Amino acid sequence: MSERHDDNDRTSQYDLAVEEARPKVKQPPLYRVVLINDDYTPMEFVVDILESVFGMERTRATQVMLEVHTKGKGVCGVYNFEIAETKVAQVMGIAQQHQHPLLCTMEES
Ligand code: TYC
Repeated sequence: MSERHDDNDRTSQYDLAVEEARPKVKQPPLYRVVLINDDYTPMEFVVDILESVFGMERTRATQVMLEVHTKGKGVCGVYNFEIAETKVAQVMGIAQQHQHPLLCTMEES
C-alpha cells in the first residue's frame, strides 16, 4: 500500500496540512479612574477620598487633588473594569452622602 505511511509522515493522503489556530487571547482592558474638578467640593474632602478609596498617602493625595483642582481632572488609579467601576461607585456614593457635587468617571486606558 503506497499511500499508507507512518503517522509522522506528512505526505500520507489522509493527512491535512492545517496550521494550528493562534490562540485568541487578549489582555483585558484597563481603565483610568478620573476625578473631575468642581468649584464646591472641599479640598480636604477630596484628599480624604483619595486616601480612603485609592489608598494614597496624604502627600500623594494632596498632589493629585491639586492636579485635579488646577488642570480640571486627574487620574486616581488604573484598574480592571470591575475594580474601576467599584471605585467610581464608592466615590460617587460618599460624595452624595455628604451632598458634594464631586464627579468621578472611568475611561479605557
Ligand atoms: N476645586 C475645589 C475647591 O476649590 C477642590 C476640588 C478638587 C474639587 C478636586 C473637586 O475633584 C476635585 N474647593
